[in-house]
Amino acid sequence: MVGKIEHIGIAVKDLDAANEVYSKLLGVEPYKSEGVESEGVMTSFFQTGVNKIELLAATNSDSAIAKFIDKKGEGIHHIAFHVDDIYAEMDRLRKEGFVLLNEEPKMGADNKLICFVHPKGTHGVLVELCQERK
Ligand code: CMX
Repeated sequence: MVGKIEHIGIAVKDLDAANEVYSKLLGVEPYKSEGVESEGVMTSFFQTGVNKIELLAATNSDSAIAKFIDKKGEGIHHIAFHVDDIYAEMDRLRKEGFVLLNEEPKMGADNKLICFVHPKGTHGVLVELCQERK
């Protein structure tokens, strides 16, 4: 079973500028900034109560974030759901006919194992599964 929303990912052009805006908006500074080289992104994370927001900026033009912004502009990029057992959930979703964008879970930001589900099968929303790394 898929659990609570772990975070919402927002694609931005300029991470410093977006950090300033979101710090003002949420009334809190980012608690972490982290690059994920394999994804070509730099991220920052904000915690507001139980909610977590991830800002994502591209670090190269091949990055999924660069392509997304070129096509759609800045905005909500993905919704990530917490899962206890990412292997079991990937197996379940495959059997349900969803297209997984990763064969195996991969390392994501903020100490998570992650897997993406193609937005074409989820009514236009890129979904991420997220398991805390033990
Ligand atoms: N949400 C909704 N739709 C999206 C999307 C997103 N985030 N990204 C792309 N799409 C749509 C495009 O609009 C396009 O739709 P149309 O065919 O209707 O025009 C379609 O998906 C294909 O898009 P594309 O630009 O041709 O891009 P690709 O097919 O090369 O890649 C995707 C799309 C989702 C497979 C790719 O972005 C991907 O693998 N994403 C997962 C990895 C990722 O997003 N990494 C960055 C975040 C990492 C992190 O959180 O740490």
